[in-house]
Amino acid sequence: MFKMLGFTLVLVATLALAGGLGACKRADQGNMTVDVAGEQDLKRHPITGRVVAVLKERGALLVDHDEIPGFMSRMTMEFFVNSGDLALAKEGAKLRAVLIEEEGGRFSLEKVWFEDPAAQAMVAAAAGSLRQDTSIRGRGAYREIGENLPDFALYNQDGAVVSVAKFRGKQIMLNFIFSRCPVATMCPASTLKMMAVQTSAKAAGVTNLELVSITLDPEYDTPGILKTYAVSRGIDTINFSFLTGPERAIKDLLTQFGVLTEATRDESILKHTLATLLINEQGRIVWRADGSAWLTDEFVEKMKR
Ligand SMILES: [Cu+2]
Repeated sequence: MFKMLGFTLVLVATLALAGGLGACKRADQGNMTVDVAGEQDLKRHPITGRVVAVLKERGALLVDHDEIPGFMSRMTMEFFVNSGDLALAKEGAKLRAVLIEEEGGRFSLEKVWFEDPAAQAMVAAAAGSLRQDTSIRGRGAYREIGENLPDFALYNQDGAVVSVAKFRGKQIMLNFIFSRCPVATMCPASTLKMMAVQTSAKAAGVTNLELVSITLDPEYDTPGILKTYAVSRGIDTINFSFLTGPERAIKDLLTQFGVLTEATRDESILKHTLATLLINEQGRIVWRADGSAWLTDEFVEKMKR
């Protein structure tokens, strides 16, 4: 387990604040920029409500929202959302989110979670078992090559619950990323390499591969954000899932997979290490690459066997 100590924490904060952030803004994310200075100008309120209509062409949801104490009484109004949330929204769905009052009186929602009690119960139960498992394992929580991957259940980019059982009989290539990662050589590069593996594994005749990227930043990376992330990169999600879920569950997975994270002072940027794992059909960890220097073939060769 002390292998972890050899990792290098990449200090991204300075870099990011020096102007790297601009690179990760995209047109369709106008209302969820990671520009720290700008965020302070916005007014934010937690909000709950129900989707009355999905206004695709306006990029907005019509929401019957509950009272926001000290700010707004209950009413039905329009909110701008990002393209992923728009794609996942269904008429009648309950949601919780953060309302943002932007300058110019434009209202938008971020951190949107569409509520589904049955799904939430499943994810919460899995998070509870994972918590217990992590604390029982204690200092031995880190899973070495040769050990099985832990059980978990998280939400994918479509808001559906994905549990480890779904991958039984599949080879899994797994890593951790976050959508706002401002360092080109870290998460954005990892995602490109995962995409390259997806392509070359297919070309090599590997038919039972599932690629899985779990967010390091579940507070921000909702299913809708991950949907936006996948779609904007043209990722084929047929066997490539982006997962998010309860913060506690993610933390336990990071512990078990030996990935270190640290939030910077403004809490919006994470410093983190990188780990990419290959898990076989029996759920056993068979290969692991730390850092970003691994090669596509290194993994594909192991998948072919
Ligand atoms: Cu990153």
